[in-house]
Amino acid sequence: MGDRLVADLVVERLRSWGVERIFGYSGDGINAVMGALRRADGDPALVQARHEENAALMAVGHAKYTGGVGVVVSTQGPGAVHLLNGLYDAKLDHVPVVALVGQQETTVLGSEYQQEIDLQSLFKDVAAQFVQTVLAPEQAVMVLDRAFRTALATRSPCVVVLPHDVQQEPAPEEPEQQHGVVVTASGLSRPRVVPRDEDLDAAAEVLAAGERVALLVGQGARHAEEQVRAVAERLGAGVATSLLGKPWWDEGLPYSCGVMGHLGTTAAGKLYDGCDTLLIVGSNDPWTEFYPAPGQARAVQVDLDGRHVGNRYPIEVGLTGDAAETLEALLSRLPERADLGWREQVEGWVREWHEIAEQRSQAEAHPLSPERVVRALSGRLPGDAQVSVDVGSVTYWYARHLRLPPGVQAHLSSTLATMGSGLPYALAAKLATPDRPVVALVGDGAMQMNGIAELVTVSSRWRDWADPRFVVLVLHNGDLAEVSWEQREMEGDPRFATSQDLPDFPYAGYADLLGLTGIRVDDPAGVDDAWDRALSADRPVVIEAIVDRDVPLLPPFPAGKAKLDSFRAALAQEDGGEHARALLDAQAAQEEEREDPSG
Ligand SMILES: Cc1ncc(C[n+]2csc(CCOP(=O)(O)OP(=O)(O)O)c2C)c(N)n1
Ligand SMILES: [Mg+2]
Repeated sequence: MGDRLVADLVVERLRSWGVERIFGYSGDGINAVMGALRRADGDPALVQARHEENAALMAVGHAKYTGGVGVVVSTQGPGAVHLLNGLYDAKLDHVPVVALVGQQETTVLGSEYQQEIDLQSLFKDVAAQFVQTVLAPEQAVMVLDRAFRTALATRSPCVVVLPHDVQQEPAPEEPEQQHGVVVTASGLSRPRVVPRDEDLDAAAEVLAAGERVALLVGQGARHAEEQVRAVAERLGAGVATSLLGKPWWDEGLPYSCGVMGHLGTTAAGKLYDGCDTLLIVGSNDPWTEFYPAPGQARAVQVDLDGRHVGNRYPIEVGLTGDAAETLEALLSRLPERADLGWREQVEGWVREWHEIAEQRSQAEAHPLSPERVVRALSGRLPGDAQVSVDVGSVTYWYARHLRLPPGVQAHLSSTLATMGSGLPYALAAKLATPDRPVVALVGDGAMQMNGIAELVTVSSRWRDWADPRFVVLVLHNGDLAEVSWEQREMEGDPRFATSQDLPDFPYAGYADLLGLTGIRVDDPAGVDDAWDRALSADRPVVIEAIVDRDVPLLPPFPAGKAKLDSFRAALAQEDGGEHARALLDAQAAQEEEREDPSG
């Protein structure tokens, strides 16, 4: 095969890394790689997105749903710039992604050439673990191997820049051993990471001495649910999760307090407010003001990545190790708890929270409460579904109301919280397992940002899917509601209509236009039926739910109580603020009547 190019070598190497699918968008800077993908005849497959940002977000989604590496390909210049948000999403949520990015010919670099951007500088921060430009054909395989290995080993995005002329060079012969030649291999063997015995002993001592133990469970517990449960039960503890940890923990347990933080539950708020000991498992959750106060709780943290240990809370014992193995080792050192008084108190808070959540979903809203719409999906999600969630108020309703059946994964852009991730993630989930139904929960602002465009991708692909069910819930409130509530809460400002109003758009009608099914619902009585129809449809469905933007995003008590004045002062300045004020007062009353008199 004398006419193989460096580009073919790159594509072959993707195959040896087990890559079946890459996401991307074309451009002359990457055309030799596109040619090699054409010659590869679908192995790996190329998935064309509507925008490089969406392609990068698909790669992140792929990594999250499959546990493998997501791969994205783009051209130089503008294509490269478009990748950034997706790559930062990978960086901040710690998932492995490799980006193959075109570049102008090496012969013109430095001349302010057409579409010339200094890509090493552009990607320096996002791909801090590894960004390398391939300057010689002999370098290509080594750089690709290092990008994959580094992405996997550090759970981060890595970038390979491929100048156009280098892509087109003939593939080099197998190199001879000599100075200046490095021959590398694909593949990564993962280590077993377990803490030292003396650290486990010290951690067990702290945990056994605690009388009111709370757990914070993150995505690092992905393969450790059984062990987390065993430890929690041994300690008579209450459990809350980070947003990223939610899908890896059974929220149906009586001591499951739900998600912690600003968008979390009151049960989680009370758990951390009342505990004297904290065990963090695989979480680097940034909502530190919702942790126990520093000094309030003695704390132990388990994390595979030593850089995260002690990073959010002044812990006493840090355990660097795999969550499942570390908890297993801890368990054998922990005594059974005799007094379950704390556990019973926690279970009481959990019951109260479930009552509050149910009441809220029934609130009198105009015309629909978004909480009701999302809550109605609980119990309807098929056991083999996959869920994606966008950024906006829907993230709150997902965190507070959606009960995921065991094994159902849900993913979102948690730490970067970039709007427009819902549709790209959902597409990545669907393409990874086309025989499973997918549900995407998205706000209207996020739809207008990226979702509308990627529905076009859905419309071009769904006929190939073994299970064509792909349900997109759009919460149509005409508002960037999450931020409207933040304007009130954080600034004490009234909602600024010019920055917050969204232009109208017919989401259901648009779905119909694309040959999908659109269901518009604006009556509480139609909500259940809309879900049932969508989840049994013979094609993708957009449910356009007309929801009330005035439903408040009240942070959970006890912290949320301190925000009431700011909300009320802001609403008092708004024309027509009475409805939102009434809803806020009702929510506050639900919390206040359940406040702990001793607290
Ligand atoms: C790319 C990006 N731009 C801006 C923001 C700030 N932001 C967070 S939520 C939000 C509003 C989302 O609006 P929408 O999708 O309509 O959802 P809603 O909150 O109205 O339900 C905005 C603007 C962001 N997170 N990401
Ligand atoms: Mg909105």
